[in-house]
Amino acid sequence: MTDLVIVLGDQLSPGLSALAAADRATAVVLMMEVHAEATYVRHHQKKIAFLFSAMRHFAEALRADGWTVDYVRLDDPANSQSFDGEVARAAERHGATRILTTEGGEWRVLEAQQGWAALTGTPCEVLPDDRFLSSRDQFADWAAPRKRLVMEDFYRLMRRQTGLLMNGAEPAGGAWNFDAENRKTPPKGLRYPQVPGFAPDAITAEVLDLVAGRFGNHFGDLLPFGHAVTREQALECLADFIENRLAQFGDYQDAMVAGEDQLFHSQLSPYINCGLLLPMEVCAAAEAAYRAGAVPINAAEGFIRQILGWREYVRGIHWVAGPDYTARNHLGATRDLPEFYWTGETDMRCLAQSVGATRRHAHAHHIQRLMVLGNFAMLIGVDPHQVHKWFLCVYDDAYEWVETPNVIGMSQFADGGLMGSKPYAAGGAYINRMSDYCKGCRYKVKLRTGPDACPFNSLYWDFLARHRDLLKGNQRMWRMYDGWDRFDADEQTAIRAQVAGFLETL
Ligand code: FAD
Ligand code: DLZ
Ligand code: SF4
Repeated sequence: MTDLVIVLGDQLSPGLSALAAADRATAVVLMMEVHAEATYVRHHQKKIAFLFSAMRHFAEALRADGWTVDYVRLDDPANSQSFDGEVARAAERHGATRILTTEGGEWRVLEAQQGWAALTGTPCEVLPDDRFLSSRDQFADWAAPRKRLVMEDFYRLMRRQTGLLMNGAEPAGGAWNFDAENRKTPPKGLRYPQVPGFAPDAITAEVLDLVAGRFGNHFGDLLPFGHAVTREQALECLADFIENRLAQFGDYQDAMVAGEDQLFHSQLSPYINCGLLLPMEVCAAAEAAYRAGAVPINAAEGFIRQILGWREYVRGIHWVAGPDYTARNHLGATRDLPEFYWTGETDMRCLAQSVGATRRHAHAHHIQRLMVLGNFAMLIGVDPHQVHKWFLCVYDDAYEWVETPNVIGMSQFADGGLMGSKPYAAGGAYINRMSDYCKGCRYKVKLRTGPDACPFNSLYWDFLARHRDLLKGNQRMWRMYDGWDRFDADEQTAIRAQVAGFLETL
């Protein structure tokens, strides 16, 4: 009897359910680098290098732990370059009598896994992914009777269920949510501690050569490369964040500063999402810092809410929304994504800065993704499927279970309000309030029309006017429509002409 245990690229956790169900003395673990996964969207070079190196290091760690690992490299001449092809080859090679696999993080992969028994003629068990703090069934039960799926409600349930930041039945600090204290403007001269970087070892160096050779024409900078690629390094990143950045995470969570790509964000999402770190240990570390008096409640709560609340919630949405979620297009948007999302070449400084960070690091922080990159795409009416593919491709933490709700739901309002009660649409004033981008921009953030006017301003009003029929019934939008209705007819005409002229330049 030989179990074939499949470990996918984002399943790099020693406690993975498929590993826990097998006997390391007799099982064979299959890990596979395949072209199909690197190119079904043309992932950022750094993302591919990070994942392949983390996979190779994880295979070594499993071997050191007594497992037999069959690791198929991308450049193995016999590699069929797809999950299906490699599972079929390995099942035969090892005479597998059972396949064990933990369910993939997205519909596409789960559907493939459900076909592996028929494909190989070998029984295949697809086990739940219990690294999440809420199960798919729990979320589905919570969602079923609800008209609107409010994150805050789910988050409180998760706080009670896990006991994180709870004093008995009461929330620590006397409130569930300290969001109002998370919008401070960073003073001039504030220091932003650097995130740890790791010099490539021999395994990573080999992967970097491979990626440069095979995927060198994909988006983004491969070098310099300093990602953590082992659990030990990822734990170092976690400890560094807790010690040096968490205390100020809360205050400046929504801020954007030119030339500063990380601020006080944790940068832990690529490590949590591929399994090097577990969400519970990350939350527990933040809570311990709060209990020890090292960080204030608005920091600990703000951070834990992102993981225990948002991360679990979007994962639940991915599964309840179904496999055709990425085809949704509530606002009927059809425009192509502008070329500068790839090149960063635009005079709009907020966009140039956000694309620049994305190119360099395969990472950008939340407000850049939501209020700059996502907001602009929605305002000009880019086809949400194209926006989805861009976000999936460019970020080191992007997998469909987390990317699609954030993009299709939260940022593009393409699901018509399953996730959010109104579109996250904003003009230049918001970006100016939350950042120092506008000061050095060629456009004037206070102007609505004319050659120097900030494009976000006219685009914002035009967006509202364009979608009046769909959005005017939304109570949370009434004040915005009041603002538009207060413009006289000439001003409204000028704004819409300004947008038409601007769109022609894209
Ligand atoms: P921090 O600000 O330090 O937050 C801590 C952790 O909370 C993150 O590491 C992450 O695990 C979690 N988190 C925070 N916000 C969210 C959220 N909205 N959804 C899920 N988890 C969250 N996150 C991804 O992990 N993958 C994606 O592909 C992704 N795509 C996004 C696309 C758009 C349009 C938007 C608006 C957000 C997206 N996010 C995505 C959420 C968020 O931007 C990133 O999780 C965050 O920027 C990661 O950086 P960080 O680790 O420094 O986060
Ligand atoms: C994202 C990615 C890439 C680029 N390459 C691989 C790979 O070669 N092998 C692998 O097992 N997984 C890879 N992944 C992650 C998968 O595309 C997929 O997103 C997850 O396995 C879904 O849970
Ligand atoms: Fe962006 Fe407008 Fe500010 Fe320029 S002025 S940085 S385009 S918001």
